[in-house]
Amino acid sequence: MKLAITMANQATPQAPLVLRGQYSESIRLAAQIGYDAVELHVADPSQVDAAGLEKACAASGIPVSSIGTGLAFVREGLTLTSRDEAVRRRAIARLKAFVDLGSQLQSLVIIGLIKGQAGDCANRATYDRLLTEALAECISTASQHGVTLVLEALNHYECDCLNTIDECLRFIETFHSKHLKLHIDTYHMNIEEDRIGRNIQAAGAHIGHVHLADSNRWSPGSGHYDFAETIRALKAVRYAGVLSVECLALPTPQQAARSAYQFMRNLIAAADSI
Ligand code: LER
Ligand code: MN
Repeated sequence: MKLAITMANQATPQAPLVLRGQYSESIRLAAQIGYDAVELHVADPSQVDAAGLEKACAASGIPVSSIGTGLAFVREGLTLTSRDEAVRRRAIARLKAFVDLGSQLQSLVIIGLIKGQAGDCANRATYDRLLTEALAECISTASQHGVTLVLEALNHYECDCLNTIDECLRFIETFHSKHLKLHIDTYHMNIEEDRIGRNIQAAGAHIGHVHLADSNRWSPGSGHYDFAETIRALKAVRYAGVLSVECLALPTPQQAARSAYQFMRNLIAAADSI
């Protein structure tokens, strides 16, 4: 299984993003540690020098597997389901710009916090309708560009709906599109899922992306999350995507990146030897 690590040019100390600073330096460090890919987190893709990124990736021999869009919400309040139509239109336009970048870098595009909150809408039915309309439009752009979108199940402290694998799957299935898949995150699953291994197996081929952080959101191996169970379940469903480390950059970004890599590589090797 392939391992990726998150990177952003800037992030607050509380953000669960690991490598910070110049992309070229983060990509070089990720490859040097042994990572197979990087995951880019940015608020606005128009601020990204895509050609420079491609050059840095080619020099280090690793791709950008995935692009996180949550900073567009955190920094600019953009959501696909805002009660303000102008904000919704800007969020949809932004997501299409992310799809463009994803097409250029051949990366999948994450829909996490940018999906917004049901509490921001008049009721849950309105939220579902707005999210469905926005996603249908973005899936159409994604399919023209050959890009996959992944909808992330977030815990209920961060988002008031679409928290579990089951709820997200039922929503995803309404689109009947191979360009929209499920994105699971060990940190959120630890809070929301009743049986993690069983639920991953139930999601099977719908899983398009995986985030890794321990129960305390430190790097894998720092808490009590059962990563061996998750790896076994992902192997059982023949998951072929990447596992991307999205955890707090503690005690330092370098230490988090290195210890996550060692811990996960050992676990994957142990699972492969069975
Ligand atoms: C984003 O991938 C995520 O997991 C959220 O919790 C935002 O921090
Ligand atoms: Mn995540």
